[in-house]
Amino acid sequence: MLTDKDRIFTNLYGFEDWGLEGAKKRGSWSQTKSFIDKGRDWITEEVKGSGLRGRGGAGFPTGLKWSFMPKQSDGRPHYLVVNADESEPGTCKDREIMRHDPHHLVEGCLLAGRAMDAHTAYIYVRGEFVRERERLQAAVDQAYEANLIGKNNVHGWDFDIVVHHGAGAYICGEETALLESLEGKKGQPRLKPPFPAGMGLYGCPSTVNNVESIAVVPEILRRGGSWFAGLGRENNTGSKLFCVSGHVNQPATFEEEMGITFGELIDKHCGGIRGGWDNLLAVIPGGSSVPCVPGHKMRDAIMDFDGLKEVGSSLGTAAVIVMDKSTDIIAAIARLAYFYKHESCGQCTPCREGTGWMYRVMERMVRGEAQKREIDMLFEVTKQVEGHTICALGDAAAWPIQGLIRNFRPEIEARIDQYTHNAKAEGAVPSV
Ligand code: L3W
Ligand code: SF4
Repeated sequence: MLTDKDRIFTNLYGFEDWGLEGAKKRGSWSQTKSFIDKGRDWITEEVKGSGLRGRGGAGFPTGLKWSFMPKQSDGRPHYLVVNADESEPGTCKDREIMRHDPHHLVEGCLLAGRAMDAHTAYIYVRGEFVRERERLQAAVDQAYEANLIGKNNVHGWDFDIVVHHGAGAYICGEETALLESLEGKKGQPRLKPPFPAGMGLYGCPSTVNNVESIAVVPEILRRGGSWFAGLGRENNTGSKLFCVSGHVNQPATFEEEMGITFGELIDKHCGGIRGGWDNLLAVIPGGSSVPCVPGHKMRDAIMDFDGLKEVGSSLGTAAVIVMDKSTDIIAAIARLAYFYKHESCGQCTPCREGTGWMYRVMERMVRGEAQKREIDMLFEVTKQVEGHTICALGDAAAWPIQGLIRNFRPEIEARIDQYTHNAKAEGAVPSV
């Protein structure tokens, strides 16, 4: 479990001054110039040594991603792009950084920019986050006024930060749709490869990182990559922001060490499950895109990338959605199916048609109107969508339904039986 001395986000709840003075008192913007002076390779190696894996959902090693940026200049500028389009249902961690500790992110941009030979960062903020965008802009303005960033700044690395306001589309959180949107086009994902490091924003080498991934970099450099690597366990290092919502006694966003068990996480930070542990039905442990896990498998599950694989799910964004036995799990997953149908950008057929098809079947399953053979048919359709689309939204639409069928098939069948029984009692002939 994380001790206070190892915590990075010490103003997560906004009890202290969010501004430059407060941030400096908490340690931000100290030794920054010495890190810049040590140069690109040193920063990248330190981040690689920390074991930091991307905090936006995919868990790709951050230092490795930075090392894909070209070493030799071919005349094109390099860009850092920060993904603050936090839209994954259940996820509410990056907004707390922007609200209450924005200088972690501003300083992180400068250091990450140096590591990639970038002189400009774009921060793409979710459209609905109006106050967060204003707060972040105020922190960026403070950094300019104090000459911490900008031209001829005290750190000796010219650096501009542009805060860009999105317009409220979930798909713009997909890194290449985000780049399209930043360029002023419709936010639709691009085919990869080429990856952004070769051909990103305006056709230039770019790296897209999540807010939390960039915001932890200054403390990793100040305390050393080995300090971060010492937290958690191999391949799953560091501390992490978790956002717990749903049927716990105290829903909360907090920082915790990777590798903690779900039971410890909930008892320590959330006051336990509503109605006690026996009342736990299911958990979606990593944001709405990952499969749900039945409650009895969760208590001892290890909350990191590898640990959650063992129970058939993923860490994703560490947005933990807890459902007790009062939940209609079929309706809950159907609601997610509606979300993905609504947010599909529509450019590839399996996703455009599949998300609508899956939602319509799910809707009937909620009422029990479907036929039992449709359960396997629905599963088969999710397999046709998964892995056959341009971006991960297709997978994200398929996985929650697969999790439901794998883990809660008897509940779906019982709903269908109940509907058939009621229909017969009323003299209606159920569809065959
Ligand atoms: C160069 C290669 N770069 C991979 C880069 C790639 C990207 C990163 C991860 O989706 C997931 C999604 C959501 N050369 C590379 C390379 N890269 N191979 O590494 O790439 P990828 O494709 O594994 O993932 P992604 O497209 O970034 C993210 C899931 O996260 N999710 C979270 C969604 C979160 C939000 C939010 O609100 N923050 O939307 C939850 O599960 O479904 O599977 O940068 O370019 N050979
Ligand atoms: Fe668009 Fe869906 Fe295809 Fe992604 S998978 S590009 S959201 S249609």
